[in-house]
Amino acid sequence: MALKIYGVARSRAARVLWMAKELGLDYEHIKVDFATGETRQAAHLALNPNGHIPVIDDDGFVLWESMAINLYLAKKYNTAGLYPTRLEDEARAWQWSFWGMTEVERPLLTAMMNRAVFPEDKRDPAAADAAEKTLAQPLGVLDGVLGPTRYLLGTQFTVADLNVAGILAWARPAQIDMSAFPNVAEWLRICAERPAARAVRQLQRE
Ligand SMILES: N[C@@H](CCC(=O)N[C@@H](CS)C(=O)NCC(=O)O)C(=O)O
Repeated sequence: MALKIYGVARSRAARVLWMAKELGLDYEHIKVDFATGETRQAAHLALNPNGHIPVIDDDGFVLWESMAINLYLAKKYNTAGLYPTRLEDEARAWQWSFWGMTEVERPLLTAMMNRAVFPEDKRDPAAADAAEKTLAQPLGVLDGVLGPTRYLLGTQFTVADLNVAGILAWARPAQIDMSAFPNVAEWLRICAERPAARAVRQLQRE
């Protein structure tokens, strides 16, 4: 098989698996797990010296960083208009992907870890609450953009939506109150209902 995806579905590899399924790609899923220390072993470090998942090997081309992987896959295998054709829209897909990683991911992860992942006695509710407060600003921005338009680049679901929704998939376990951001809540619901997104949640349960 030409494409290999490294990383268990209950990690940031979920975003890449979602993209592969949206594109209808045939791929080999190599379930390297962060919880077992596999990500820090020599074989994995040879693929990604950061010791992280996801990583892809696309017929010998190795790439890491979930957003970069998805932009690459969407552009290379573009089906169903997932990758924008206009240069300006392509730039906006990069904009939203960088924005998700720099403005949203860190506080969202802090909230999720302290509300759902760490053992109960190791959770810091104050840190989770502070992180949720930090998120109000970028979520407000997203809500404003999604008011007049159904998807981030217009009327069609694209890699921009997948990348940002792939990050915001943590909002549920992080117990983020979305009542002040109804457009985000509705958009996230629509994105999460896509068959490819559902298929990834099934992988996470296996
Ligand atoms: N910015 C990277 C972050 C990758 C990352 O931190 N992945 C975690 C799993 S969600 C990981 O591999 N942790 C294992 C480790 O650091 O050993 C991306 O988006 O791909």
